[in-house]
Amino acid sequence: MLISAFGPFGSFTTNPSQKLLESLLSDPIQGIQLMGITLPVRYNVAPEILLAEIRLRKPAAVISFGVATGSDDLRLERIAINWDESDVPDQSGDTPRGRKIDPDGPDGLFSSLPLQQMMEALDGQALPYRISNTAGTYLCNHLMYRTLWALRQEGIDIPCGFVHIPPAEEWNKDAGGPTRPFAQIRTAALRIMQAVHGAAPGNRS
Ligand code: PCA
Repeated sequence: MLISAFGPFGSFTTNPSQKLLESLLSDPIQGIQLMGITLPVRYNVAPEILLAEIRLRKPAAVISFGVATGSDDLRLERIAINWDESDVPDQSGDTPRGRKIDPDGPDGLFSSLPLQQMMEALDGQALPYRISNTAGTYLCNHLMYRTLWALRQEGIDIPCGFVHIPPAEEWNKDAGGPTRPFAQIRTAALRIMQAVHGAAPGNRS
């Protein structure tokens, strides 16, 4: 299983998704062969790096994590849309005011993660969760769209999608908005990974 996280951007000098990935990698999960990559918050670079990893390492599933500004729950993203638009520049200064990600691509692409099993795995946990029908129009949506679209075009049939985590109490108090204890985020991520692993064809890695 390949997990991606994002590095810093905007008011997030520490991205909790990066901390999450570091923590997951430092403590192996029984039965799951874990690979991880932290991506720069750059439109033109992040999807290319993730796709290169997928082609090279052939994971059984891909889960991308990023932080959702102003959120106090976990969001299982259902759909990525073919649109970039944000006032917040990426790390190279790119600030699209509205553009298609791929002029020839579909308007939207559904997550291929097992959302139902992921929800069941999260039931009763301290961290509330919900299905989200928009991942925004910034890097997280961009990454989800470009990855799902490339996998479809290349015939790589693996579960793949995006999960937004809330800002973490330990590092993101200054980012403004609500935060959650990191331990809650980590436990929820582990349960998601187990659900995805259980549903992945062949349970390979
Ligand atoms: N969150 C941003 C981009 C990187 C991240 O962690 C987003 O929600 O688009």
